[in-house]
Amino acid sequence: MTNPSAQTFVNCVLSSAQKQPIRTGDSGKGHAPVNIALAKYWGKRDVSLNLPINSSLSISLPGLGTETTLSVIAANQPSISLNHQKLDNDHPFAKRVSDYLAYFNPLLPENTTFEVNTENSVPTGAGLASSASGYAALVLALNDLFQWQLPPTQLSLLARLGSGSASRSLFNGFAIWHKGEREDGLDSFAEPIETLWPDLRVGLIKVDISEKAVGSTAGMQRTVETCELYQAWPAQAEKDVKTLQSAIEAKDFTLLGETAEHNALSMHATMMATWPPIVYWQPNSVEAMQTVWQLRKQGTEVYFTMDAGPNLKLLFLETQTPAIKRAFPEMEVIKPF
Ligand code: 2P0
Repeated sequence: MTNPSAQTFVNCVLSSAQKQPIRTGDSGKGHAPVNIALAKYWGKRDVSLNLPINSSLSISLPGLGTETTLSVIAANQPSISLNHQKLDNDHPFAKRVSDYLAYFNPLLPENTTFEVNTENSVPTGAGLASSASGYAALVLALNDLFQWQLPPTQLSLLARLGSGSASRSLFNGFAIWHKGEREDGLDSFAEPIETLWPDLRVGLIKVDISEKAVGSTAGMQRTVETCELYQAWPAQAEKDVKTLQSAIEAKDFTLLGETAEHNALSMHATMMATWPPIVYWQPNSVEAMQTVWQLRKQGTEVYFTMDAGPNLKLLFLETQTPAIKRAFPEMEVIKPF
């Protein structure tokens, strides 16, 4: 079901797009990385346009992400395949993608629809941000298929409508998603922070990669509606984005790590103070946090962040890799730059 304000939003963004004729058999491709927020997005001010209450700041993880091919086929129902498996039309993933693509149906020739083939190199729905890389890759595939030649910030607007965090997955390295002020959502997009930090590392600690019990969209709504502590969140989130920007500019790793860990724990505090409560942590998540704090006490500088799931993402500098690997032998190490 398309939403009228979201359709208007899409039409506005596409008003600056190039227009090319399209035919059955045409196809486009997109690839996008996952991103990890160091200052988190938690809470929507407009659900139908996916507008956030607060700005956020992320780092993309190259090598982990989504690759999507989009084709125009002669059929009346979209065909959605995930990791080489064709999904039923009423599968929640297929439904969400079809609903999103419906905003672009008016651009297709009559009696045609989309065929989507998408491959994730991260587990779907496990708090490793597969919806972020997913909708960013889908928008890049749309841009390729229709030859819109839209700039990345405009693509970021379209990706945001699919999934908020996808706005940040159009970019490598650090990205900032400005919450925006406008009701029409046209100023709520992400842009890259043009800087490199070659010795920065992200470690993935996979505690549990099964589907999470409470999805982010529902979890955010419940937090906004029932959590008294949430009142304090938007101001802290904005402050943390600014502090992280300064830390990145100054290459101040301690400031980056402390701000990111504090931000993540503050977000989880609002989740726990929601009713019914939302607790993504598992015993092994807490054990891993305690190992991180123990490492810091012993002089190994490492911080963690966590999203809507039980897994930890560690932040550290290259020189600390051996000590951290000894504490977490299973950890996957990612080099973001
Ligand atoms: C983030 N998360 O900033 C935060 C931290 C989870 C915790 O963005 O409803 O999948 O599609 O806009 O983007 C996950 O939420 O939610 C998320 P929707 P999304 O990365």
